[in-house]
Parts: sequence; C-alpha cells; structure tokens
Amino acid sequence: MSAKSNLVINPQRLWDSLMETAAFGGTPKGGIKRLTVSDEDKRVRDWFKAECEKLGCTVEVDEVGNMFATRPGKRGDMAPIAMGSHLDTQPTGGKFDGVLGVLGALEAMRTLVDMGYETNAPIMIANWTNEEGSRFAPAMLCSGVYAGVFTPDFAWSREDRQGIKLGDELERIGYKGKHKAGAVKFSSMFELHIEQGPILEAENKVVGVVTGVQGMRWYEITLKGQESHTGATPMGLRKNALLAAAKMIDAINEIGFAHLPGVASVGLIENRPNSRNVVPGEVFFTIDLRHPDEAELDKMEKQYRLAVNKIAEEGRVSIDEKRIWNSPAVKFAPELIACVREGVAQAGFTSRDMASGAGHDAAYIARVAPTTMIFVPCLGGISHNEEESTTLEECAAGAQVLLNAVLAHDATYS
Ligand code: HGY
Ligand code: MN
Ligand code: MN
Repeated sequence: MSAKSNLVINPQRLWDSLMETAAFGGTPKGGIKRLTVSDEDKRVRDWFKAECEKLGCTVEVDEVGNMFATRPGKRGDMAPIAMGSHLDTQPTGGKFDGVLGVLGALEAMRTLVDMGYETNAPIMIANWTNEEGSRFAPAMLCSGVYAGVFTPDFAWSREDRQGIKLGDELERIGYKGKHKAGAVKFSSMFELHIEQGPILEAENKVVGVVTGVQGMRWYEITLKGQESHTGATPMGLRKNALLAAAKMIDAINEIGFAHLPGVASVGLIENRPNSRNVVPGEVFFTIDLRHPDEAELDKMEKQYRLAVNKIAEEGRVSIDEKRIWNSPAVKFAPELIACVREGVAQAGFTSRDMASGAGHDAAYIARVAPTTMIFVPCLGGISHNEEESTTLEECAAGAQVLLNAVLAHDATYS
C-alpha cells in the first residue's frame, strides 16, 4: 500500500465535529443561525482555533478576521497548500453549507497528524469571514478583500440592516487580526462544499468535480411613492411603492426564465411603514442575477433595468437603483482539478464535472492562487434552509477526496 492509501479520514470524528459545532447558533428546527461576526460566530471561531492548536498548527488572523491554521511540512521554504471555506451561516442556514469545507479540512489535518504523515509543503486550513453576505453585503466579502477585490476599509464599513459595522463587530469579538489581508500566503486552495443543488443526488454521483463558478450580480432598489390612507385614497390616485415592487419582482422572475440556465431572485424586502391601513410609501428590496455566461448576464441586467424603470414611471414612484456587487464567472485551475480527479479515483467514487450555481470563497481566491472545489450531494438539493441535510457517508467521501487531492498536489512538490 502506498504511504497515502492508509491515510483514511475518520468519518465518525468528522460527523461528531459537525454536530458539535452545529450547537453554536443551533435553531429549534435543526438548522444554524450563525451570522458572521456574531457571538455565535465567535464561539465557533474559538472552537476551531483551539482544535487546530491541539494539532500543533499555528493560527493566524488577518485584519478582516480571515483565519489561517498551518501545519509545517518538510519544505519550510514553501507556501502552504490550503483547504478553505466558511463557518458563517444564513439566518436560517443548515449544518453543512461552508462548515463541511472547514471541518472536512480539519478532519484531513487530524488524519495527517494521527498518521504522523509529513507532507512536503505546509498544509493550511482557511476560514473566510462573511462568505454568506447575508448580514453584510456583498457575499464572499473577506475572501474578496484577501484577493484584492475590496479594500479592508470597504469591508469594515459594511453595515447590517441595523446600522452595525463589520469592523466594529470584528473588534468586539476579538477577530480583527494583526495580519494585513493578503499577507498570509498559500500556494493553492481546495474547497470542499455541499452542492446546494439537486444534480449529484439526481444522478446518484458521490462527488462533483467543480470546474468553475457562474457570474453573480447583486442590486439594491429603493422605491418612494406616497403613504396615504387605505380607506380614503381612491385607487387611481395612489403612489403605491409595494404594488410597484410586486410588479418588478414578477418581471425579474420572468427575466430568469427568459435566460435559462440563468437565475433571477428577490430575497430581501422591507416595506414601510408596513401598516395594514397605510398605502406603502417606501420599499427597499434586493436583486440577485446569475448566469454562467457574462454576455447573458449583461442582457439580464439591461432588461431588468428597463423593466423596473418602466414600472416605476407607470406607478408614479421614484426609483433609486444600483448594482452593489459583480462577481464575474470563474474557471478553476486545471492542475488542481486533475488532483481532484486523482483523489476521486483513489477513493473509487463516482463523479461528474459541474459548474457551481452558488457563490463560494473559491471564486475570489481563484484570482490570486490556483483553486478548485469538490462537491458532495445534499438531500433534495436543499440548502440555505434549516432542513439542509447530508449523510455521514457523503461528508466522509468529500473529506477523503479533499485529503487525497491535497496529497496528490503535495506529491508534485517532492
Ligand atoms: O450567495 C451565494 O451563492 C453564497 O451562498 N454566499
Ligand atoms: Mn457556502
Ligand atoms: Mn451559503
């Protein structure tokens, strides 16, 4: 047996860590509410840091809270091979989105330590701050800072809907680290993640060999009409911001269907004054457009803007609209994809190539280092939902392929 073939991860230990950390922000429905840089996020960060230090890793934190745990290799002169993802969740998130990538990496690291296996390159685990973009927009914010897409000041200044700033929260939980963003170096990154869609399960495949991430754009719209009495204001005289928003939401949905496999969504809406007998005077809502092809995204953006401006004019409401995020489509590194294929073959799993519909930190990290991803199925393709589910076996398969792929890449450094 080659040295690597006895490097078998411990499925139960991985599963136990997934369930243990699910308690940090655990919800009665079995999901997790662990918003970025919240007290719950601090608890899981502290847990993660302690577990890595038990393995002899050094843990560094950068100025936007990104965490890097590194185990030395034979070649101290080399930049580490990284495995990374995120520990923050959606407000009604599941136990596996992001978490499997960080804890799958921890399990791979634990296995290397258990077996006393010394890699050529150092090995690193990264936990990226604010991947979800739910509390502070945009998503993948701090892997974006690491990649030079956003400045630290931009990240620190991001406010949640209560006006609290990310930078202040990082200070408060003690994770505004001393390292400059981008200063903690690594040579490449592998990210393990649940698919968050239905394809692997439908095709009964164990692993997704991820080739890239589709383009994503986020927008914010504020509509202003006129608050008025629902009883005394004739229908024809109203300036109803919520009615205009409703027509826009339907138009945006139609743009998604007109550009398949693109997607178009409205997820966050605030209606003011939100009183049952006041014609709504102001509405704020967000738009999420995605497509694998940038040219198609341009068309979707153009059509969406024409539609919302026409509806605003017809509804006699003012419109303030802006794009707040643009993450272009990304292709992953062929040499790392080859390592994933080797890792799948070593483990004897079935697999299929696929692009990611969801955004991931890997999309930004791919700008500064060779990067790729590994997917495993989730039940019914459901994610961003407290019912998000997968099995011990599927998590273990992902962690095994992650370890195999990292070692296959490490072997190129012998
Ligand atoms: O929006 C996304 O795709 C990711 O879950 N943040
Ligand atoms: Mn994720
Ligand atoms: Mn997510």
